[in-house]
Amino acid sequence: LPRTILHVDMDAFYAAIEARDHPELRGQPLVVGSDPKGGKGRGIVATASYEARRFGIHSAQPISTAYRLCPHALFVRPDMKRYAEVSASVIRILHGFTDLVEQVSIDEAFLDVGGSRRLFGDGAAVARSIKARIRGELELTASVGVAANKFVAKVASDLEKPDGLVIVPPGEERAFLAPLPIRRLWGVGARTEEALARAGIRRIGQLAEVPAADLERWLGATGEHLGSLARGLDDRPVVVEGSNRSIGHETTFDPDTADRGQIEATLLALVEKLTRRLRQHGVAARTIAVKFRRADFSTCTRRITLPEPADTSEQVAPVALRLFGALFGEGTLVRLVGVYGTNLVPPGARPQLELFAPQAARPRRELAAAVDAITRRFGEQAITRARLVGKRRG
Ligand code: TTP
Ligand code: MG
Repeated sequence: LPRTILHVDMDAFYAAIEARDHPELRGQPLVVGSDPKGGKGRGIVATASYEARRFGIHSAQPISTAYRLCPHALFVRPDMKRYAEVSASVIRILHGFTDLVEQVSIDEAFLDVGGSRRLFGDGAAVARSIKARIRGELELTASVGVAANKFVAKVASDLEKPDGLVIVPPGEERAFLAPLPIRRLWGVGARTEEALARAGIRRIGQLAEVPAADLERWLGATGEHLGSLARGLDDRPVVVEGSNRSIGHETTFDPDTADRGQIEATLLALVEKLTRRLRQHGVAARTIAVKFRRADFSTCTRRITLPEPADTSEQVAPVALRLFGALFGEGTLVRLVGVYGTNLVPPGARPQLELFAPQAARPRRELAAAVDAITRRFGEQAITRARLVGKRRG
């Protein structure tokens, strides 16, 4: 039986909340970002209203660029506490339809509503009810994609933003995706896009025609994965995160290694992934743990609770390296390292920190936001910290 998956994504989330709460901002090009100073500050655009997007303004752009594109835009500083509250209200509404809600960022979630049919109707009916409740109770709009899997639902929710509702009936995934440009596929970065374009492949449907073996030859394991997505196949379930969450990443070395430089470089890459996920979820970790498994499978974990919750690699990297240093002895053959953030603090707890953060901490947060945006656009490989680059060269 096919699943019924919804992807719900709020429209221009921060900007829409500001416009709702401040009527004088409605219908205007509106830019929400840190350090706006009327457009002259050095911050980064968090998001922009659809009116502002017409001028080419978008997330992760420098505020100064946004100002150049549209000097009469209105610029406001983000109110994270407010957005976190609204986010919680959205998630509460979603929980009214099913327990199977997987929040993937501050303004988006997947739902599996297969079991809600008798109470709430089919996927399309649930999607309409959700949109109506979000509009009625929160005075905001959401775009929803309905499909048999997560990937297709996510593409669908984005297709007719804002206030969109796109339903892909089971069995029509492949035909739905076929005319769309390759970059809509998860994990297609600029380089892959270029390589495929050289082979004359510009639409998802063209990629779906390429035999899996050829794709694997061209692009390795990624190729096979992209081929499945292009054919509209994705069997990942909706995963509900418990309240006592931890977020973490680990890498197994193959073969085992005793090279401290290699292990530390790997650890830093894991820290990068971890902190990006923390920021995507709008949470910060009070506790950082490093896991370490030797070639003989003996495993140990060290953890430390920080004076301030952390969500940037600048904060987490030195801690992770210190914890690792306490576990690693020269010559130890290592099989696996992992890094975890636990003791996660709800996003509402963060703005105070930001308010009182020393001036120097702000650019780092902006850097982190920019890195998030680039990675989302170009994939994991696009971002490599200076330290990692140094390691490779040295
Ligand atoms: P998105 O859902 O990516 O963007 P959006 O809701 O503003 O607009 P859309 O209608 O296209 O969905 O992100 C949700 C919020 O996350 C956004 O309102 C602000 C924040 N955000 C950042 O702070 N930095 C970023 O680089 C991005 C992409 C989002
Ligand atoms: Mg959104």
